[in-house]
Amino acid sequence: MAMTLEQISEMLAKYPSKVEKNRKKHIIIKDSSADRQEIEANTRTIPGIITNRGCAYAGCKGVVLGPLKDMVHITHGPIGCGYYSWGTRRNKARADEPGQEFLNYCVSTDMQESDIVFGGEKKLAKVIDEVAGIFKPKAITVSATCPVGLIGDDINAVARAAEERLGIPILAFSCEGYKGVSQSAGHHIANNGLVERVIGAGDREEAAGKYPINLLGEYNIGGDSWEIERILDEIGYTVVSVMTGNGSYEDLKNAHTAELNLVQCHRSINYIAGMLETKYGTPWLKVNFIGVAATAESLRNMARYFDDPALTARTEEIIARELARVEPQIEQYRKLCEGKTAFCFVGGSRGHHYQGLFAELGIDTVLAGYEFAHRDDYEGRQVIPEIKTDADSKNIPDLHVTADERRFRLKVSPEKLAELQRQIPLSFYAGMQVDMADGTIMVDDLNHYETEEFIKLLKPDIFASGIKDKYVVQKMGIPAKQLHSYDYSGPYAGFGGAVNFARDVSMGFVSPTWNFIVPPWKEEPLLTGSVTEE
Ligand code: CFM
Ligand code: HCA
Repeated sequence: MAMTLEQISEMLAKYPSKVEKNRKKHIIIKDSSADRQEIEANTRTIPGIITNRGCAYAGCKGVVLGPLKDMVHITHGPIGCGYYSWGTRRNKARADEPGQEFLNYCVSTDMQESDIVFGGEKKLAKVIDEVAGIFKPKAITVSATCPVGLIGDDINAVARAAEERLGIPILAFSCEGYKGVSQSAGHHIANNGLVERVIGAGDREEAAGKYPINLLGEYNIGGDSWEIERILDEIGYTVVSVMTGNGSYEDLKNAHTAELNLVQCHRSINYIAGMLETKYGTPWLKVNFIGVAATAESLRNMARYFDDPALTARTEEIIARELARVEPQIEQYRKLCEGKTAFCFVGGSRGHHYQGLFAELGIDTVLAGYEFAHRDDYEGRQVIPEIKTDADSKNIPDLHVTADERRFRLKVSPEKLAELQRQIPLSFYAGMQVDMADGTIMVDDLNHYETEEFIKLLKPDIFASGIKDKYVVQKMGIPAKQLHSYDYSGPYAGFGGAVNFARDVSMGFVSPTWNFIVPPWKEEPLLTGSVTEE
């Protein structure tokens, strides 16, 4: 059932008028005949609205730094932030060296009232000394929470002094939760720190094997990066580092030796991709390892970049083998899923990435959105390659690329240049808006009220989102699939992951549970009321 603008207007009319005006800009019905459809994103959530968003500290410490296993991550603040970010993001990792995996620990300065009044710097210095003494990590991070910024503790000075005292890198991140409008600000802060302090700090000049790549924006939720690496290893790539799933300080130090950066989650790590391009000239390629077709396409784009017939042949061989293995399995599950509809609302990239996988199961995504993505995640990125020969480049022409009004230059051989021109729109990617069907709905920063209203109107067969709305949605009689933690299942990425996803989603549909639940709109409401403006 398609939804009309009138229905959306009616839904928004329940808000006070200022809120109504604001929220209207965050919702669009896809219409490819329109000149340009702009969705507002990355703006402040209206106070009082129940949002799914997190804070800058969550984006920095929880998302980007959190999975780095051989560093101890200290939260400087009252205990709540450390405690509630302890193990909730599924930062799965295996130690590369015995005793050098600290992800199960929750280390916090546990600031008390007296620290807030008199300052917490001394306590932080003491905790750093204790951590270095007990765990003997390669490096330590310190992440600031809101009160630290409010009282003015200088975590950078404390970290610098500790670094001199202890002789290991101590990285301070001023990621106070209130910075920016969501966890997105925290991603940027973490990206800056890793480029400044870690990437390039290693002494390798060249990678240890052929076709060296980094996998950026892959966080190994449910073992995703292990499934992706299984294929990359088999094809013959050298994975220099994964940022940051199952990641390590050790690997990251030499990440500058990769020849190509793959970007899985663009939202959380585009800054590193961009900075490495500027600093080391390493190009980046947007990939998507969610779904069978997207995985095959990403592998083919990578092979095109390296432009080696042996690599291309090996890529095709592995793709053929994996397709023959997984397609019959997915076909079985497809029978249970075909014709159903989904809502797909996740943080900053999965709201788009999972739509292809749903489609492979015959499930149409009728509403999707991001918690905190920016406009470019919705709209995609246009790249216009243009060839120019630089007089001073000794007959090696450069490929000049213009993307989103930024220009950069890639050194390539003349043969490869001709190939590239035809094939790779390097760094090009389609955003959510490009891929969604006409009549489907996109909602930025979907909130609790709108979730309930959209469900009543569109009655999706499955709702894919996170822990905060999962149970509310299930109580409405609709299976809810967590696409952050995968409901503690997974992996869902790559070829093997697609089968796991198909199995789990099918289980959701066939569960008899839903027959025992009566959605609230089929019963009399317990409370009625209206919102009035003062
Ligand atoms: Fe990137 Fe992520 Fe996502 Fe994200 Fe996140 Fe996550 Fe996510 Mo939760 S980095 S934007 S900040 S893909 S933690 S692994 S699932 S909201 S869609
Ligand atoms: C975060 C982490 C989170 C939360 C998941 C959820 C994750 O935003 O700080 O709300 O279900 O993936 O763990 O996105």
